[in-house]
Amino acid sequence: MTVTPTAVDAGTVSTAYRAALDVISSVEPRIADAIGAELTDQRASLKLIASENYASPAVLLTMGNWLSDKYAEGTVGHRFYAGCQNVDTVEGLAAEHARELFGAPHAYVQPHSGIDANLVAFWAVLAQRVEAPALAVAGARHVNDLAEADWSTLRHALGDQRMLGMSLDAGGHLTHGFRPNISGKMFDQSSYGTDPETGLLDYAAVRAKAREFRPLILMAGYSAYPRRVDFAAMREIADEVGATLIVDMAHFAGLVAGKVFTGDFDPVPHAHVVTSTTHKSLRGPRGGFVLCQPEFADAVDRGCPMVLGGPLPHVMAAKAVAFAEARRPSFATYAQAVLDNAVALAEGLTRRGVRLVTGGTDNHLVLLDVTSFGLTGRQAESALLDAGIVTNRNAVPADPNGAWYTSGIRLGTPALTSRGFGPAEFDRTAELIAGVLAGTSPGATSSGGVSKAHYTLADGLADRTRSAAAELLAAHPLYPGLDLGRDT
Ligand code: DSN
Repeated sequence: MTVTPTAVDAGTVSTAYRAALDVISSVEPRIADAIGAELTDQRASLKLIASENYASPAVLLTMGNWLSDKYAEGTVGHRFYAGCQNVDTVEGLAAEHARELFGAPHAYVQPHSGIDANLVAFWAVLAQRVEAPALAVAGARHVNDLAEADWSTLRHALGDQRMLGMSLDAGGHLTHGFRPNISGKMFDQSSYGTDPETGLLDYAAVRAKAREFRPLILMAGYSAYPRRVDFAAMREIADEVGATLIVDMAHFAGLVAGKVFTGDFDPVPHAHVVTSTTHKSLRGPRGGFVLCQPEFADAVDRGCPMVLGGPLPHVMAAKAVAFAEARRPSFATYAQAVLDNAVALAEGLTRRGVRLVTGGTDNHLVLLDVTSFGLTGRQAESALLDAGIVTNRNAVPADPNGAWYTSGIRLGTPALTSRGFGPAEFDRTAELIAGVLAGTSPGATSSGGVSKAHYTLADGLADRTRSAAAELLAAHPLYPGLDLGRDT
């Protein structure tokens, strides 16, 4: 399996990209060079960043055209600009594919990113649950119709709501109420963590916290928690305390689309609102979207211009193409392989003495605790990069090294699975990673103390690992047959 789910041959795709680069080069050759160099770099690295992937040529090519030139604030058939008939077609198709793919009553495909999707969701819940009742009590149809005193009361009420989300060091996301993020400033926030012994979500503890805190919004979803979440249980908790359940499925949307997460583990039937990005395990263009139950649809559709700038029609078009790809049976095979490969990677690391947070995985990511090697996440990340393995450092629960140096490394399988890696290749990858960690020693600070950033790799280890990685990558080329016809 490769990332090129297109009936068009690689020669035609090469011709398209060569022509595009020639046109770009005629204006700013350094940009054409950087685009070429990025392909070379991506082809040459063992990419294990859990939030990255490789989109298909069809998705990528859909973004480079004149749809980009159109303003289209509003929604399908209800625009603040004239001449939006083609954007209506694009947005309508993207939303239809999203609804069908996820079995959702409503889809909004305008958000430019995951943060934007979450802001749209937050606004929709505030609009539906705080603003609309206040308007009804005042007998007003619109905020402009409110008397000054009622408007002032409503503004304070909007700013006085509570959100409960998973803490950042337990694997939650910064947009789920983390104080430095706008979400932590919009809401009075509290968080739930994971069990200190097992690292697993403790639903009884979440329930107790929710009963005590009584949030308007209960957030579920994660960016560094290596396990499935029981969304039926989260909905029960939300209902018990009168909260609206928002699930941010940005990381695992591909596993939902590919029907790997079903029943209690599929957020769509259980959450009031689901937010996501399109570019992670879902393998689409860089962007976001929102799915919701009918009662939130009108408020979600007011995302632009309430929260978002003008939609990006070229990206919505690419989302439609990506959703269409994800509706094919081959995507379900891919999604299952993402999970199987993560399990193989986790088992390969465990067998070689690497400690994993929660002891394993049942999604697309694995979280390593590298403290047993005497390393910080930052040292491990840098040493792995020297050896041609691209990862990112990540905090582990109650991380003694904080959010900058960290004690963890987060790995994900979506990208290399798109290149055709299977369990054997991921086991070999585990061997390479364990070898680099075991062969890296912490360095010293200029005053002779133990550094959290400096490190030393054993002689020749980086080169040996790079060659071994190159062998794996050569057997599974990225965009096979795509030839830009230029040196990069
Ligand atoms: N930056 C993304 C990630 O790496 O998980 C989430 O926003």
